[in-house]
Amino acid sequence: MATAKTPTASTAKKRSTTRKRSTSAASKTTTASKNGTAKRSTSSTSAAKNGSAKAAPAKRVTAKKSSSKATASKNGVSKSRKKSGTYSKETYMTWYEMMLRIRRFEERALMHYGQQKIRGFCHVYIGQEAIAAGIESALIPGDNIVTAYRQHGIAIGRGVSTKAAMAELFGKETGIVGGKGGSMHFFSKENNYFGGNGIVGAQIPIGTGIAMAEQYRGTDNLCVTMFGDGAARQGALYESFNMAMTWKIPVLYIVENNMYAMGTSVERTSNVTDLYKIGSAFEMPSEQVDGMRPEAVHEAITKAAAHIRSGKGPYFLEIKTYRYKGHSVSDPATYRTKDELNDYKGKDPVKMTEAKMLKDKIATEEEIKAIKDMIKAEIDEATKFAEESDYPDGSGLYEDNYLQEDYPYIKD
Ligand SMILES: Cc1ncc(C[n+]2csc(CCOP(=O)(O)OP(=O)(O)O)c2C)c(N)n1
Ligand SMILES: [Mg+2]
Repeated sequence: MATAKTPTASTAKKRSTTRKRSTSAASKTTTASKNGTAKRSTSSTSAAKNGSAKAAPAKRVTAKKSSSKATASKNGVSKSRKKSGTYSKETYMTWYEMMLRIRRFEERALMHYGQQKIRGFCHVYIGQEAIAAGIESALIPGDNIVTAYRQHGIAIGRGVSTKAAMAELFGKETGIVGGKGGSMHFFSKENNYFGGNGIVGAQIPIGTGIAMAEQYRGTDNLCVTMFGDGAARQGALYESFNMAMTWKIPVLYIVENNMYAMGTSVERTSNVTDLYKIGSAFEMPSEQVDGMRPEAVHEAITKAAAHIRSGKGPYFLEIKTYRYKGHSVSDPATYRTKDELNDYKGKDPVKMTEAKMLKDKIATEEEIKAIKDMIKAEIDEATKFAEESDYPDGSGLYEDNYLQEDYPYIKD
């Protein structure tokens, strides 16, 4: 067995401080897109064209501002980016398209679950789409993401095609993991997407480890490690936070605080309800973010990523959000009031972004309609693809479980 080299605090610190200083995440992304190295195509039809439904459909959102007045501050965060309403048309169009793609995908998934075409668990991301959009526009191509089981939207944001995602929900062999994972367990190496984890909080040490690997290799990449409010009290979080701060690991922790863990509110399980404050026990920079606006998410991630890439170690964001549906498809969500739900629907990220784009003349009615039509056609196509694909024949049952092909525990 290979012996893992564990960095000591001092070697890790040395590595992290000698790590190349990065320019702002957004400007790096622009360069990467410009030279074509990191460009992801926008629609899944291009994925179909190149013969692979798993190919990346989503373009890396390049958050460009509409005005060139902005000056980059010391840590690479553009000052004017802190004000919303200063992003380019392209950025808004990409945010809107991504959020609408996730919304329509999830609505269709719920429909097919009702028809029993999708079985098992199914946790949808409706209401939380601005988080996926704001994260993607702020990261650079090599960055990684790992999250919990409410993950279809994050995976699609990463670049998993809606075809491969829908086929996975249907349990078909063309699914992103061959139909063996289902709703909770997407995974896509080509998109630096590490799932999809069903055990509450399990991904927190995993994400810390992925980030530690990046530090060990001396790259400029970080790992966004996401979890729900229900995971914020898991012991694994405290151990990971401590290790990450001690070794200055390049990890961005995000708690998506949608106020409930299944049917249990944060108030019932925690004395401290502003979850970002957990970071203070480790002196980890921590902030609370409005998760209903892609602008706010983008700005927070950009700032946090610049801090991490400068070698200063982890950052923690509590992103306040809301899920419109129950915990999973089988939860009628009777533990919360209609008023509470309607209050959040009044801040709906898809509708509010659309309204802003029209009001500020960022896009015309026709352009918005064109995106809606394109997404509808894409989701129709994804459904057809999932329906028409075959179920796995069982021959690959033991594949993809262990790296070692002749893993000793596998018996006839
Ligand atoms: C270790 C562990 N304990 C309990 C469960 C059962 N369980 C599944 S989801 C969940 C609630 C998690 O809520 P939260 O982290 O807030 O995520 P959300 O569903 O709101 O996105 C629980 C307790 C589990 N999967 N793993
Ligand atoms: Mg929750």
